[in-house]
Amino acid sequence: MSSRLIVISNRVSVPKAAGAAGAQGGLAVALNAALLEHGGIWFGWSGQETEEFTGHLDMQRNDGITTATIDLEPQDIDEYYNGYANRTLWPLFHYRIDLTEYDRNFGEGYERVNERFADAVLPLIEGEDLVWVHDYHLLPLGSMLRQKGVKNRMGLFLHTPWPPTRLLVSLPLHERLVASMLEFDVIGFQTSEWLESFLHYVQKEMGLKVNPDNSIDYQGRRVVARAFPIGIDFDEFVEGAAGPEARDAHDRLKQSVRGRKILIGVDRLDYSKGLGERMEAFGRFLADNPEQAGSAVLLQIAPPSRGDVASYQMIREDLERKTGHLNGAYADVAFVPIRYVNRGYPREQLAGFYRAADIGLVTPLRDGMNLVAKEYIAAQDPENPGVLILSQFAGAAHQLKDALLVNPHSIEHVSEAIKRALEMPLDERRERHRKLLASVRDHDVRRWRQDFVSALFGDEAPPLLDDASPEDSSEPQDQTA
Ligand code: ADQ
Repeated sequence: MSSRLIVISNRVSVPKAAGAAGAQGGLAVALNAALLEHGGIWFGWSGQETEEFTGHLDMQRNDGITTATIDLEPQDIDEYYNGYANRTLWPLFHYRIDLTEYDRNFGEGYERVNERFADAVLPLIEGEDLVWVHDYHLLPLGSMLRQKGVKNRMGLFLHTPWPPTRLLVSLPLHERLVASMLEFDVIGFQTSEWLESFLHYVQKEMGLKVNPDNSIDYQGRRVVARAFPIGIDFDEFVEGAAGPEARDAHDRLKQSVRGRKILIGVDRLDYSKGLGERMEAFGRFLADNPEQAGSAVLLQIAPPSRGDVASYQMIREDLERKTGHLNGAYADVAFVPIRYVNRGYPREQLAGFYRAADIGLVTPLRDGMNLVAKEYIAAQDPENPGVLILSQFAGAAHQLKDALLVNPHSIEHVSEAIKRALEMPLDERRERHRKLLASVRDHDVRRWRQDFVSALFGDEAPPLLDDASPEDSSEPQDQTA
């Protein structure tokens, strides 16, 4: 395998920033490892604004990784990043057409910035390089590179869900967007559910034939579409969870609750994460179980994200109101039921918080995968593990079937799951955790990137890692009954 990798994503995580809190997520670690193994370049937006776009490439080499970044001008950031990516595609891909904004300027800005990405990265791509593009920001990039003469093998991995055809057709120019994606050789999704939605679209809306191996023949080329469920850097996370920083965070949190049970939520402040519904479910639990109301604390860690977008400002206000309301109703002089924290923490401290928590509450309304669920499992003490309550609408539910799977829209259902988790006998907790841990360990981020890169090389398909949709299996009530 002598080909280099050209990784392209909206933002680039430069290794030298790794020491900063939360700066080096599992994805950055995985992609850096892939680049170290194959050699190559990670290209994307620097995150910086420039008055006028120049296309100047800032090349840096740190810890053996070469990064190349460009700055964008304010109109690009408004229309491409805050606009089409985060006000059109993100809500649509998370089934929120009520929040989806269709503005022609956003679409034009999106195409313009993708074109700018293509022009800037073009001179970096050499003969045998493999090109790996990430996420919804850059769906048309493969097609633009093809138009500029790139013949290399190119792959796209989508970190979000792929919406049902009935929702996607509400997007103006949807055919053009999907047709542009078919210029990639490999298109990867988190789960078989999103893959099936995509294949449904290309069959029903584009009249294309899907082969039994899920490949699509398009304009004389074969496009491979497949599920590659992303995982965490298991070894690194487990090691961090056993270290002194994690132990210290664990002990501080435990001491502060004085013997009460701890429920933890860790999410970017995003409407897709179901935070408002989660607060309401916890409120219902407190109301329905007055005898337990003083003995459980919800720690919700939610660093703000995308603060320039109005729907994110609204969710923030909504959560502050709900937290204030519940704390007002249930707090005592020496006790507050919800601790709501808007900041990031170093990964080792997060691991300590997870380990201290009796319940991991991961209840997104829709999520491509959700790595917090996997981190929570990896951080537990196998002898005395906590219980994962997981939304059936997270991609992670395809793999983590031994969690308590819930419908996050039903506050009664989530409230009952909280009660059940708090009362779950040790044997059952251990047994569930044992199976969950094996799944998180076996499908880690290394396996994800090796599978994707193999597919990019044109190797045979590995066995599918997840089963059919969890929504197709037993009713959620059966799972917490
Ligand atoms: P996200 O929507 O950001 O990712 P998620 O998969 O849960 O969601 O990853 C969040 C990461 O940020 C986790 O590693 C978590 O530990 C970290 N994080 C969250 N809050 C933090 C805090 N306060 N301090 C420090 N770290 C914090 C998108 C998709 C997901 C998909 C991932 C990867 O939306 O569905 O799983 O990409 O593909």
